[in-house]
Amino acid sequence: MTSTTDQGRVLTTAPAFDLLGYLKQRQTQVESALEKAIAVTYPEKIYEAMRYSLMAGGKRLRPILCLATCELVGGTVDMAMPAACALEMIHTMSLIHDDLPAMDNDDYRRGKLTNHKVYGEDIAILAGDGLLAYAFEFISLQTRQVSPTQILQVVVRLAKAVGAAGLVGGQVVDLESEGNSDVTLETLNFIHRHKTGALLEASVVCGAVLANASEADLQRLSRYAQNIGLAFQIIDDVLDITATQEELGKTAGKDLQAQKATYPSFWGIEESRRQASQLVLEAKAEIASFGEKALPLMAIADYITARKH
Ligand code: GRG
Repeated sequence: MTSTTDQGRVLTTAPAFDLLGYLKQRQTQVESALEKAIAVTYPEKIYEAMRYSLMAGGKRLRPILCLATCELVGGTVDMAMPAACALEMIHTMSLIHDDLPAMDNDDYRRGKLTNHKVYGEDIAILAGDGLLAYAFEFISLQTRQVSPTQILQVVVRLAKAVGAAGLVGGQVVDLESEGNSDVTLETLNFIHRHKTGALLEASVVCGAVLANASEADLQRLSRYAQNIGLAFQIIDDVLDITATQEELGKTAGKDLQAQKATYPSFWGIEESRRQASQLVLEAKAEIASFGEKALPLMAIADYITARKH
């Protein structure tokens, strides 16, 4: 926050914010809502497979961002919780499909065996499909105290973030780029703006849409999200090199092994960290005008570059 001294100097003094406490409390709220969201019924196997990956932990960053922006623009946690859960369902389905042998072929995720390793490829594909469809049903049926127009807007934004204009498109270019040593920085940015950035942006913007934010606020939040989305992926690439499997909860060093183009392969580790920090600074500048209310989003932006997994 800023204040002016009697000599006219502007001081920037960020009030203390207990980010770890905030994240813990929000994670607990989200876990509890997710726990209640999907009941196991006949045919049990598919519901168990959906729950296996959904309840396997994870930082719950997307739901937390959604809740935080909804509160920032005057809404409540209750208004945004169904959308927050849906975001985590969609994110989890993308992880299940990403781990399949036809995609990244991974054995571990969130510190546990991947879905297809436990349930088989057929059920893992269907568990992803089940989570994706249920996410949209869940938002549409469970959102309260929000007008149908806002709910519809959220559904449209989420569908766009997930489809060929978002995650799916990013994944396609990622698959096409594998083993290609001529991938440009522009292509790498395209992949990650779609594969990672689109859902993070939808998480931030949908929270605000639910609280009926102004167009100007949506634009500001959208730019904040685009910046943290890219910073998040740059750090993800760095962690793939510097962190252990225990820290990551998934196989480390996969990018090098697959000879993938990554931000460190363009810039090296130090420059990648610097670029991520710069994006975080720009993200924070976008929301500075919200004042103290933006402290959670400011702290989350810092956490993106400081995180260890
Ligand atoms: C969405 C229809 C549809 C299909 C999926 C497979 C695929 C298309 C897209 C891949 C999307 C993907 C896996 C992107 C990577 C995003 C990313 C950086 C994931 C890691 O997120 P964290 O660190 O994970 O937030 P946790 O486990 O903490 O939630």
